Amino acid sequence: MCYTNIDFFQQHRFIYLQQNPIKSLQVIKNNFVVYRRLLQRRICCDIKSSYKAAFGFGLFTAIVKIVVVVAVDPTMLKTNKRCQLGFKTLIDDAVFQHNSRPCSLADGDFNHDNLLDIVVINFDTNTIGIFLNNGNELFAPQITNTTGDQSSSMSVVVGDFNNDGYLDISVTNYDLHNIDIFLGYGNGNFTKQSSYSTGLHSNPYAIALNDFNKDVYLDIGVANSGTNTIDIFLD
Ligand SMILES: [Ca+2]
Ligand SMILES: [Ca+2]
Ligand SMILES: [Ca+2]
Repeated sequence: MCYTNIDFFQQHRFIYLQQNPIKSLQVIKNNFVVYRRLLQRRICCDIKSSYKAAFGFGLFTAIVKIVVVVAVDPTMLKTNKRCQLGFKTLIDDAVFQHNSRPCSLADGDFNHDNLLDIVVINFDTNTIGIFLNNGNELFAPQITNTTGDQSSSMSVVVGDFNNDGYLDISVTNYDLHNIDIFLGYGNGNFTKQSSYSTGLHSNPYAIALNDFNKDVYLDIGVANSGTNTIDIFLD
């Protein structure tokens, strides 16, 4: 608008001077004063326009930064969702075998359906129980594998010991002084166990997994409560 006003003013003054040459000097003087005022207004408008442009550029830059940050880290938009501690039982008591005295458990997707399943040690029945996840907050009745008579299994871990892509299971057998390894078929079933001695009167209790010698195969660490020792089984 400022530029339009000045252009209009200049055109008007040019016509006026052509029609009144005698008053040209006075007109030029008045013209100068008016033009200076208009020029001041123009400068003022330019400053306001600059502020608007700066504000617009700043707003645009801020929006771009937010978009970039969210694209790089979408968690920025996530709310601090907290667990409401509304836990409930998923495994039906009717499904679980009674009097089995479960004492330890671990999880893993044993049948490759992207649903976490559970393996439980049944102390009194000398078995491990595999509970496959049905995906509807319920688990199928357990599939059991024996750990041996009077094995008194204590602890269980899950890992792919032979690197075939199927999860395997290992347990400590307290009264048999050994550990068992069950290799997985990838469908929820497991081979008969292979046993490895932990020594006379060792009473193996706790068990852990890691690649202790960095050969990409999982190794097994066992705490022997009877002999106050630790065994490392390297694959
Ligand atoms: Ca599963
Ligand atoms: Ca395996
Ligand atoms: Ca290893």
